[in-house]
Amino acid sequence: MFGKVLVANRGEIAIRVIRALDELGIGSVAVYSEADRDALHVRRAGEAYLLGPGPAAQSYLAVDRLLDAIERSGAEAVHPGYGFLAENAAFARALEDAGITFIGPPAKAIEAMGSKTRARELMRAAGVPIVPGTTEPVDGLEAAAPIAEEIGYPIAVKAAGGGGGKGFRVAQEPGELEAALAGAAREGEKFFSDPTVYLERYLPDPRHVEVQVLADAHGAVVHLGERDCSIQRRHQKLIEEAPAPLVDAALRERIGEIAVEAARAVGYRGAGTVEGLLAGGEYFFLEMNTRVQVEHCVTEEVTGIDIVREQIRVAAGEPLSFAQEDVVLRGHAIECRINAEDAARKFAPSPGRIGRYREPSGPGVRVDSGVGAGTEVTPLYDPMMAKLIVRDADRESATRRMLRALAEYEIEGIRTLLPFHAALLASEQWARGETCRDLLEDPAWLKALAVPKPAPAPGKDAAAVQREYTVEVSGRRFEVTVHGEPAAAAATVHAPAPAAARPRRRTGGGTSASNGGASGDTLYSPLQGNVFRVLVEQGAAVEEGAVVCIIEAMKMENEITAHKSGTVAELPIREGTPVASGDTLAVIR
Ligand code: MV4
Repeated sequence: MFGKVLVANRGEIAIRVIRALDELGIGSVAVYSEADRDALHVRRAGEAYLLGPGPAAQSYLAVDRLLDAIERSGAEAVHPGYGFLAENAAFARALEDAGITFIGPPAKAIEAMGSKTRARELMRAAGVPIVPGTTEPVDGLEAAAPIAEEIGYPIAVKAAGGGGGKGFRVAQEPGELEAALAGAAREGEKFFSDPTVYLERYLPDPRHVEVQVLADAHGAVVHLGERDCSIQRRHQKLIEEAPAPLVDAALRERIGEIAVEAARAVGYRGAGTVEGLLAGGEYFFLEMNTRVQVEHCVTEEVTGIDIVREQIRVAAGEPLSFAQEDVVLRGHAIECRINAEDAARKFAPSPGRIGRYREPSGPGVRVDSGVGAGTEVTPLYDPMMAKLIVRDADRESATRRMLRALAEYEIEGIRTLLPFHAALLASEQWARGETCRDLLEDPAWLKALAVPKPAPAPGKDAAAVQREYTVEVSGRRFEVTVHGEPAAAAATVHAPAPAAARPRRRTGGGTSASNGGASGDTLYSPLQGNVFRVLVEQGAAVEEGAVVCIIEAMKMENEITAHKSGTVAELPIREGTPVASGDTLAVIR
């Protein structure tokens, strides 16, 4: 088994992988961009290396910088998560050349599935059912028109380099074919530097049903049943569930075998997903995702199998820890993607700083999150902050459990999809097991999800906001709204994220009243007063627990101690000057 693994990703999936590494007794290495200096995945790992500036091209996608971090850390393997470099065959090869294990399939399998036309041809040859259409690229309207007639309208035009719906156009009738071809080619060129397109019969209102597979280096290929991911908007999945509402045991076995066949056809190893469409009781191969997916958790919940752990074990050459006949589905799981988006405004991104943050818990609830109180959700990366997953005996009870968990979830400071999920899961359409396209396209229904502007996270213009408090008057509880200057509550607002989120490095003691609140590198003032003494210098090294400054308030001297060891990067305080509660005292890196 590996001694140390580098996680080439950020957010919830980086933390998910680090958890698996912890359980396997493997050291974890995080990488981060300048925008992610305070991110949870960085604090959660055993060690961490800065890659570069915020934009992914200069950090999470910069192969040379990643190779540098791998060398410096001595990691023997790399887990790519999803997105970024997860399906980049050149990256897998570069690692191979450097003698580093890529925790994923062989580069050849990534390449084979990366070209959708090649994948379709391979699958057809292996006897896997594909959506009727071409397995060769089509070039131009002249060539495409007669083929389209043969397949029959409506026609789906798809980019060969595409996947996940990028470069996907529909021609309802011959008059629309030219524009569909041009649109799909343009998008293919833009996203994949490949304008090649192919044609499929357009299936009306299909279900997106995908099968999880796992393969080891000893010839075992198994499937873990299916997931239904039909609730999508602009090809972004929003809600996923397992098992699929329309799949019975017989169909499950059939599509499971199709998926295993598809994986075998490309010499697959590791975790992968065979995506397909279910229409009129028939199942068609769509594409294979050669990575762990966002929605792998619903399968973990109904099978009890840790997919990421198996992925790591298999990459280290170990056999799968179970056989096909050991895979038993129990109950029903649902996942809601908690995005920083505003459903009422066409799902516009809603970046900003998270204020209050409280995750749901209790029976059957799992939260895979990459954020906490004080996290800055940047527009640089994917808006998905967390995933809320629930499990219960059946779909109906799992739905009720999800509604309960959504109601418990508190995220202040930014808009999120929480109200969207609550409304959708309460709808009749969801209860009937429909794909909910009508709701997702209904401006009036979406508009009704509008929530009042969230209170900005405290720190900057806290005085301008309204705040809600719970008070007791003669033993009776009241919820009250206070307008204007908040009392000295900022210290609790800046309290560190739950200690459980980062077992390795302790932040901001909390053991004595003399400690400041802290979030990441920043030490905040827990109280209003005057700076009486400053005991450190900018640029100097400090130990965790060392006195940074003394603040005099109400004739008392309060020693403020460093929440972590490091170098004093910023020290915006001077002796004899006042500070407010929540002001930055120091930044320690
Ligand atoms: C299709 C289709 C109909 N016919 N292909 C491909 C990527 C995925 N995000 C959705 N894709 C579709 N491919 C053919 N030949 C319809 C969709 C589709 C869809 C499928 C299932 C559930 C929801 C969907 C929403 C939009 C498009």
